[in-house]
Amino acid sequence: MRNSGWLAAAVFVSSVVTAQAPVAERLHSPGNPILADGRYYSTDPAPVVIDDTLWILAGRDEAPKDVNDFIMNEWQLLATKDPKSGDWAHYPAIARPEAVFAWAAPGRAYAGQIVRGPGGKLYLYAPVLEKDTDAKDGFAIGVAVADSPIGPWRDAHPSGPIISQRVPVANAIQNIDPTVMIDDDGRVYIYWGTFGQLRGMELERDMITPKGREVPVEGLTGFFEAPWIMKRNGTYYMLYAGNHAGPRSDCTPAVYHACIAYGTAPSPMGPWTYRGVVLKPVSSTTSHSGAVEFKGHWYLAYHTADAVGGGHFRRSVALDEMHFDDSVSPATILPVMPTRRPQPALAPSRNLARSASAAASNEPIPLQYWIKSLNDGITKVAPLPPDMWGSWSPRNPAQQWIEYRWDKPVTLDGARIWFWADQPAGSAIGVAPPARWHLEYWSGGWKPVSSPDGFGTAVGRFQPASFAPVTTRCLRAVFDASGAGGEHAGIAVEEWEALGPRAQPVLVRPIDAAPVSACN
Ligand code: FUB
Repeated sequence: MRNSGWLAAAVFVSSVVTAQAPVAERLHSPGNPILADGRYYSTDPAPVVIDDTLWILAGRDEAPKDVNDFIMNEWQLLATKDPKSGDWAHYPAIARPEAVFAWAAPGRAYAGQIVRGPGGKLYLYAPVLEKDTDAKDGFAIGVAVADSPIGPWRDAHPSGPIISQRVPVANAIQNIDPTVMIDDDGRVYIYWGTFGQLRGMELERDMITPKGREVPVEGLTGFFEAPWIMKRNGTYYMLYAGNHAGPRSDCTPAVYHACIAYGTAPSPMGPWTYRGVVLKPVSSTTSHSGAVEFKGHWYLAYHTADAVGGGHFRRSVALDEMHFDDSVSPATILPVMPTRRPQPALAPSRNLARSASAAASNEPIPLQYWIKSLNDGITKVAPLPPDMWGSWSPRNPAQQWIEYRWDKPVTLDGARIWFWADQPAGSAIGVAPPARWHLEYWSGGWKPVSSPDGFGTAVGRFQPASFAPVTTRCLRAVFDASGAGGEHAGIAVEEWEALGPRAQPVLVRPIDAAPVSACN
């Protein structure tokens, strides 16, 4: 009986589509991500409510595991009448750039949004690559129109995009990530941009024709990309992916990652005031959200790398409730607590690193790296800098260390370490395997482990090390950098395991837990 509500949905769909219409696969999702088995990745969610159904437009990541690129050929849809039921319809392929826009190239079906316009017509604002353009950056925003979210979508402006580096006026930004709002008075506004550049413009009520000037949007601290415009109780809210990074940032410690931040304004064109963070960084480097009110509840749709085989370029849509604090004016958005479907218990392991807090000799650590990667249990074929701890800087010292600290003493007799490098062994530049490394433990002072064995330095696989058992609260891996004289390479570690004598239940230290005090 779980899916009985879908009978009504199927009737709704069959009454508005043609014989070639995309077919829905019905599924029950016990939690985030909604599509989790790795058959379809789904990204850049844009929710829209149409009658009694919550639809989520999403792109589709198709990058192989070792490819760090946005391979996105088409858009897809998820739909539910009740997000809490976990019952969804999935339309895997509803439109492709080159099929909708004659002027568009295939691929790069980036973050679009469907908006319900006058007369109930649906408008798809879609960033795609222009086929024939002399623009330096070929991304452009097209508009398609349809009567149903599943299409068929047809170009509403067949002469070309409504926004590019050439139209309506020349600009030099990457024209992606559109978000559109129809205000209560019927006026229409579009915002778009990435790489720290956000533009806003009024459109005519036809939803297509640029009306006002392209205006840079200011005041949204750390804006990176993925704007989402909405209005609630007379206040305009702009959600966006922000990447102002640093050890004390309210947004993200690592610059490749983003938080979802937001600002408010008293009018569609500002002035905007930064208000804070809605969602902490997720497991994918990009973060992209859309928010909507549905049947009396607000929801935030976003994406993560949490599906089976997921990654930074294999992202999956998640949905959680979003709440406001109406005791202040304008109402603030309370931080969204990401939820996940039930996860299988971790198998018992000798690795005690998951319960440690990590520190390093090079703090503040360069913003491209993220020290939490050391003990997150993840190694990747093609990691990005925040998937590792690293020490590269324009001038690298001869020695660096990383350290695990536990709340209580642990007994250890081994370790495994996974190095990353972009330069060969012996190099004095870039990131290279260390010349050698050793382990020290705290016992009233730092002492080298006894009877050391192993300690290889090859990259891209675990290098085992064993030693006579020690009981300690702090363990250090000390690296002698490769190079000579005053010239040394940096060092990078994807994962470092600290092994006890026997397997035991794995305790994972929450990422936002306070750091454990140093051993001195
Ligand atoms: O999916 C491609 C790009 O990644 C989007 O345009 C950005 O917002 C980021 O999510």
